[in-house]
Amino acid sequence: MTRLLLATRNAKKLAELQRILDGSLGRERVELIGLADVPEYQELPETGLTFGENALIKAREGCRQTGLPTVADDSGLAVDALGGMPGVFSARWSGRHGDDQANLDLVLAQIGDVPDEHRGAAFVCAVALVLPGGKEHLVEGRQPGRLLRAGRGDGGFGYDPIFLGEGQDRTNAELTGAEKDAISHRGKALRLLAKLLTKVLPAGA
Ligand code: ITT
Repeated sequence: MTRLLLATRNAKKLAELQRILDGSLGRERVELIGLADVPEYQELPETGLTFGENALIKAREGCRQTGLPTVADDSGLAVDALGGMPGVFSARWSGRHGDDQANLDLVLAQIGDVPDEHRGAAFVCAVALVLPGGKEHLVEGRQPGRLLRAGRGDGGFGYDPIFLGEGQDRTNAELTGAEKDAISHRGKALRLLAKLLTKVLPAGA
């Protein structure tokens, strides 16, 4: 069985990837562990200007520190009218890391005058896989949509209440977890990763 490190302390992300891997690889192929399961190391700052660069920074460091094949992700919201921002700054757009309400309020205020036809946006998720031999892989998932003028729903997190996915009549915060996973940037990227793992992880290891 191959041990695979997901370079995160977020238990929800671990569980989500485990669910997707179980469905495509089978639980006996991969033992998924998180940063809480390996000796602690100083994590590097996310200095990249793209989601892919940040995912690679985290995955390379995890692999270097542990010697394990390592997966890492970075995600955020890219707003057309803001030239793709908040982008990699999504978690700290208002200046306070992880203050979801302040981040969402600031984006709404910034595009307050933008008419409906120009309120396009997309959630983006990059997932990097770095192998001990030095091989690197990057996959990306996107959920296109547009931003409403006020939030709706209390599911999800972050910018979900103001995001209406393409073809949807409910915001991401009004979807169940499973409904969101089926169409979300992260769900898409993790399913691509699962497919990639079936090819690059040693068979029967
Ligand atoms: P880590 O500890 O794993 O870094 P994080 O909260 O910083 O967790 P991400 O890097 O994955 O999360 O996401 C960055 C931000 O992008 C996140 O704080 C949200 O504001 C936004 N975001 C990402 N995915 C989202 C989603 O599915 N729904 C709503 N907002 C999302």
